[in-house]
Amino acid sequence: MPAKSEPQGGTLRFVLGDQLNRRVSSLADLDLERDIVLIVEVRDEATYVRHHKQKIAFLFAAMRHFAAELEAEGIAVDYVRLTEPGNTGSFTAELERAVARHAPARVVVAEPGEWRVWEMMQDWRETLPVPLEIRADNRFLCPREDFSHWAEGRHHLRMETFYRGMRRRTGLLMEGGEPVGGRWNFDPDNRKRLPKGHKLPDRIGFQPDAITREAIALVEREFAGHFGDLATFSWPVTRADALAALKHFINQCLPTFGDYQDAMKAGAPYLYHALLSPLLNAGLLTAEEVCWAAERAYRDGAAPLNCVEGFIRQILGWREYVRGVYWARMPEYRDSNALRAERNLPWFYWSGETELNCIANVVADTRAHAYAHHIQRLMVTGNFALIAGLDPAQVEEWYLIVFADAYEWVELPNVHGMVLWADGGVMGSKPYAASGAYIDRMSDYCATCAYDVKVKAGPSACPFNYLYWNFLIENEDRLSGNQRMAMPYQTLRGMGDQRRAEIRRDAASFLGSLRSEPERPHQGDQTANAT
Ligand code: FAD
Ligand code: DLZ
Ligand code: SF4
Repeated sequence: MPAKSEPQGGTLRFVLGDQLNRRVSSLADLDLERDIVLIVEVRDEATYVRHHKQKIAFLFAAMRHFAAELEAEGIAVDYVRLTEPGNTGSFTAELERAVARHAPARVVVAEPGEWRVWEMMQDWRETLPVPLEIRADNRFLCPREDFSHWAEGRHHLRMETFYRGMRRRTGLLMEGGEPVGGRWNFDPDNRKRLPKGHKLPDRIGFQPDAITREAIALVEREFAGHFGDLATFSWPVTRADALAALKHFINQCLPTFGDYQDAMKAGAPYLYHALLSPLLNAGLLTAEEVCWAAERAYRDGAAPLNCVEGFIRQILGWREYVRGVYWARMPEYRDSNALRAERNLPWFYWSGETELNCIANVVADTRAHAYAHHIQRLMVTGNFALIAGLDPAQVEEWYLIVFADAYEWVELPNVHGMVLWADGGVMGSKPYAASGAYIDRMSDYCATCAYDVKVKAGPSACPFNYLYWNFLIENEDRLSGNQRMAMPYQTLRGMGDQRRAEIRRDAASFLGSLRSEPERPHQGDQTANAT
């Protein structure tokens, strides 16, 4: 799409690739006669970490469709393609080039999702020859300042307190100032294991159209060495398809969402999960409309309260909360390493080649779909990273690379805070460490694993079992005074020296065998040099 010539003196509205919403604040008060919308595909954004191929293809396809939708409305769009001659590859230089092209009276943008882009924007105020207006990102239900105000003076930022405030603020699932059903939280009803032979709903996939196929081919050509498959791409990339995906979820999955929210099953990565996070995070859907659609299903009697509350809690609670934590605590937030974890990320996080069947399954799902559901992220790859003492920076980079929904504002608090407890308890009152028994209870992975989840010591034992106790031993000074860890530490204290030595020996032997580089080069996969 070539740059258009237009009357000078209008506003240049710069829309980033994760702000693809017609109602985003940077497009409010748009003047059809004079304004230009700028959208740019830039190499820096695709490579500051080497994102999963599906994430790049998804965003490029969604950006191109969004531009076409704006143009269909009669809006002038200056869309810079990745391989266009002269594309400098960075937000800053592309914005400067566009300002030179169009000589606007001012530039308007919405707040970005990531600190590094926020820093760029502060520089633009100084370097652009025209005024820059940075508007609040109105796609969230809790403005950044409101969260920061709430967080001021608190060391511990507890999700539950924040969430109740958000229920009151929005009126979602509220009646006369009280929570509908008399309870704020239905989590205890939402921990069922998937019964054998349970029939899961069919999920709708979205066949790539010509624009999306072109984006996929571009990514295959330009980012061939990145992690991930493209053949399985079936994400919705337009507003209309995003709404169809939401409708499908509400009708087919929400009524059972809560029951099996924590379950895992080999070969079934989606279960009853929404698959809406890439769409929400890129702007194709808003948190507000998704929450109200779920509430409507409850009011209409189409979905039970435990499922609807469980779902709304994820978005109105967790999603808004992690974004708030990110902006309230950055940039220092990412620097802490409360448990002094330093081990390198094992190579099997990329290759999936490991006898740990749970990890092999989650990595395979992730490679194929740029997706794993919450409990897979938290209790399999996350729990392993925690109890094996993996370096937070390396783990964070992995999570930022491999998922289609990954942006630092949401990835970092989830990994640094919720999973690794590297923030020393800002987010969670205790680390989510677990042995193999949890994975066995919630999944079918253990049934076909080379290790035995019931065995606690020796070569056939499930490594999660001794790594769990080893984690407690290694962090005894830091964690044993935590009230919420009192039970496991009491059990640990009841173990004799011999048992402790056995745990230390098994853990050292297993951890010593981990490799952070491939044993043989992977053809066509340069992920080893990725970072
Ligand atoms: P569902 O399970 O159906 O949940 C519905 C929605 O709730 C999601 O679409 C999402 O928008 C929201 N949500 C649920 N849990 C969270 C949470 N903890 N934080 C923020 N939003 C939440 N989510 C991302 O969007 N991007 C990430 O980079 C990301 N990284 C994560 C890393 C780790 C280690 C963990 C434990 C969680 C991470 N999450 C992330 C949160 C969550 O796992 C995903 O949002 C969810 O799996 C997306 O799939 P879904 O749409 O099917 O979600
Ligand atoms: C993730 C991403 C990628 C891969 N490519 C682009 C791009 O070419 N142009 C763009 O505007 N945005 C892209 N993005 C999303 C940005 O990285 C995102 O807007 C920032 O991380 C700020 O949240
Ligand atoms: Fe994972 Fe252990 Fe179960 Fe194997 S036995 S699948 S390693 S939890």
